[in-house]
Amino acid sequence: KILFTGCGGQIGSELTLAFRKIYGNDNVIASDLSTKVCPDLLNSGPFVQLDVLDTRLLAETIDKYEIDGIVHLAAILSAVGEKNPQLAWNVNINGTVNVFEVARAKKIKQVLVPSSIAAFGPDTPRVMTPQSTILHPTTMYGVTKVALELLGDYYNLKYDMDIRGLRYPGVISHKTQPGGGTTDYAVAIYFDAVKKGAYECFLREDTMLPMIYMPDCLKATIELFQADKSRLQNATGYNLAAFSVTPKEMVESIQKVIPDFKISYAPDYRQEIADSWPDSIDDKEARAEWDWKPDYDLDAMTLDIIKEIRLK
Ligand code: VAH
Repeated sequence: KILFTGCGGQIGSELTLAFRKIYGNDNVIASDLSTKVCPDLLNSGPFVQLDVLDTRLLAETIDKYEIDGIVHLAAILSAVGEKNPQLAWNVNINGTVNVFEVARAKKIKQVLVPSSIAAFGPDTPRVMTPQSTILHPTTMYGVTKVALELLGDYYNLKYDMDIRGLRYPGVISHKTQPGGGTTDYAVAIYFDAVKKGAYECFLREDTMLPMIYMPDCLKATIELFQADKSRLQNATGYNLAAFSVTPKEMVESIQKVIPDFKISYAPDYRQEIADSWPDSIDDKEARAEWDWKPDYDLDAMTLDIIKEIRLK
């Protein structure tokens, strides 16, 4: 049985359902700090209101549902984290330490915990950033991601656990709004293009960032979760990306479908965060060790996401 934390978030709300399709509804326990998660999550299987800082309830939940795998998605993202760095440290670090410790105590081997391209910083090589490289992030969110990669490696080495993670790029989806990241513009731009015909972007038009469409994000996560452990050399922080894009290129892709879509730019504090991240990612280790390959490029995503938003 697999416990999900942070099931109400952008990735959690879709990944939990994807795991329920594979492992069965009652074998995937969804949890979140808030009860305001999408209805089909609440209606399709067990749900627990759980704060990952509440170690007692975390342990009780694991005993009650006989959990033997954890997908730990509860986290404070980059933009919110820069507004409240101490909260980001507390939730991202202490929440994950609780998950690792309770998993160790209860002999839960497999834990999936996301890292991010935010683990990279201004002195990381920006183009085709390699798997092994300089990790000096300048956001608290990024600091927590580097710490958690190292902590996961330590628990794997010291306690023979099976902690795995992906350095997610910006994730673009249409089902659940993202929760306070710097790449959130890449979701809002599609909703506003369909609903308003215009969007004001909080990043400069030439800000190149690595991105992935949600179906590819789900595929990669499931592939890593199911991968043969003996093949994994980079367990806790696999580089992953599908394509790199600037807001300008995104606008051009949207205008192929919505010709009179209007864009304006008003960079805010998130520009500095985005400028500290790479332009593009080399994910050759993911491709070699667990056969990763993306299905969606920018235009394929644009066609699909606009079709889906128009259906809402
Ligand atoms: C964020 N969407 O913006 C997340 C992600 C690489 C970006 O970590 O914080």
